Amino acid sequence: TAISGADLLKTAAAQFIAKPHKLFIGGEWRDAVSGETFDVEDPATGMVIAKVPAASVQDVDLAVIAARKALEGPWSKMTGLERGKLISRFASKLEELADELAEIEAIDCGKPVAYAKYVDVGLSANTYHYMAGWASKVSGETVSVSTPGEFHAYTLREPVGVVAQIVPWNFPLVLTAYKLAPSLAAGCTCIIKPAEQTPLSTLRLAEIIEAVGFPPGVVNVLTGYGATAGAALAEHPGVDKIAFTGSTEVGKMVARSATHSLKRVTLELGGKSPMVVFKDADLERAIPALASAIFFHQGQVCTAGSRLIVHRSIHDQVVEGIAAEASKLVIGHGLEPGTTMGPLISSRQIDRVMAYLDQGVAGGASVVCGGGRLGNAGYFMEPTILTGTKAGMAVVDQEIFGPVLCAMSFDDDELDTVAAEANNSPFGLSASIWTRDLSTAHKMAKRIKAGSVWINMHHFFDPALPFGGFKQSGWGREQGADAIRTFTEVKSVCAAL
Ligand code: TXE
Repeated sequence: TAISGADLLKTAAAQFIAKPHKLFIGGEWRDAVSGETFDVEDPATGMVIAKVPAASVQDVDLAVIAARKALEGPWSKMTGLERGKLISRFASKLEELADELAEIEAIDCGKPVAYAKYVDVGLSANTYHYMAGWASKVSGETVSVSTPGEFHAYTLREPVGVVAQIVPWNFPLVLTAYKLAPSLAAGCTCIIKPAEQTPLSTLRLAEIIEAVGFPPGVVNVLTGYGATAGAALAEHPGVDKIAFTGSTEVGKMVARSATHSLKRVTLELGGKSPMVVFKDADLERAIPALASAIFFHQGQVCTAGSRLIVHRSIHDQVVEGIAAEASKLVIGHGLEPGTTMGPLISSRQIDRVMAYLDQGVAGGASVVCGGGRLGNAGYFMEPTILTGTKAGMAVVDQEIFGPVLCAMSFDDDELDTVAAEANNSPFGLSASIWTRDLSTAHKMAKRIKAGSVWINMHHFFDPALPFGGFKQSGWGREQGADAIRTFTEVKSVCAAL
């Protein structure tokens, strides 16, 4: 019999999830204008745990008006230092509420609660703390122009305006933080649309935003579907910038809609990240990390290490090592103690992943381990490794977004050849290089076409490090000083003396 995930909640998350949920617009909690709602599921049980409002175009209109009013009103009167203090207070509150937020994220996204606390809440809080520091440092510069002494020229950096933030379901808190923290630091106002699968932690964030005292309308939250609420935000002429994380396909649609009013756009899209393992790699260190790179959060990570490109002489040893690591994973409800791997997000997602797997096997790939669904309730799947895969197969070329590793090997150590194999993808989000040779590591880092390159590790994120993709993995960078730039407009001012 299926367990009810809600019975496993230990904190105030239980009361929060059970209460009626509303949209947060202009500092007020309200139902969708249409009165429509949709169900939120626990992916580990398939049971409905909450209902949230389904925002549509009228709610988007109201949120844009509220965000514009806040932008031109109280928010613009606050100094950077004051904004920074509010952001810091918010970050500290997230740390205080870490257990509750982690439980909400665990039940809504299907994550082990300990990981949710450390990764999702931890990285989010750190991102707000880091960006709080930037709030008082958003400034222009003086510029030397033409005849010295005849002109005084300087630049101003101003908030880009009303920012719509469309967030996916794999890391709701983190991917919201990547957008919300720099927007607030830059002085923008925000409308967040969480994914329809995982709206709960964002609604809890809105309560915390209200409690720490952000002026009404600075942050608005619209729960709703992509095709309605998301598309309306991308189309709306009153939105100045759209910050999107999600599929490459929808990212392209959002970019097209944004051109109607020439909104600023940043996109963080799919990936198919290579892990390149040279024959001198420290395998004892590499193997557990390679396994975690693909199986962490069931492979539903844009930077998942989904293509293993390993020297032929150690191919079998590495693949067997990763399979052994996979067999140690404890698959279950994220709120059960000891769980290290949860379910996929939805029935649609597990069907997608299984379809890719079937296609791979039909195309000649061999299943080394896993390959099947697990249990009758929820969307659990075995960690899976495919060998005999090569570029040109859909499992290798397309983002699977599930716990499926495609293993390939190389014979020739020539770095340009290895890099060409690693770069043989329409994506360019991240890559990892595994070698004891410093020169090989840095020469490869230069050759890889990806926004993040990790050496002897995979999945390292820090608020100070810019994050984003080359090629079809996106536009622009989140995090670091780059993020502040993407949420500001530069104005050149020049006076004749
Ligand atoms: O993504 P969508 P889906 C990839 C991954 C996954 C696939 C499908 O390969 O298997 O995408 O996932 C909103 N206008 N990634 O279908 O649809 C939607 O409501 C405006 C990688 O869930 O792109 C949600 O808030 N917005 C990725 C967000 O877009 C729209 C993370 C993402 O959903 C919209 C997620 C529209 N027309 C999936 N349609 C990553 N980079 O980490 C949907 N949305």
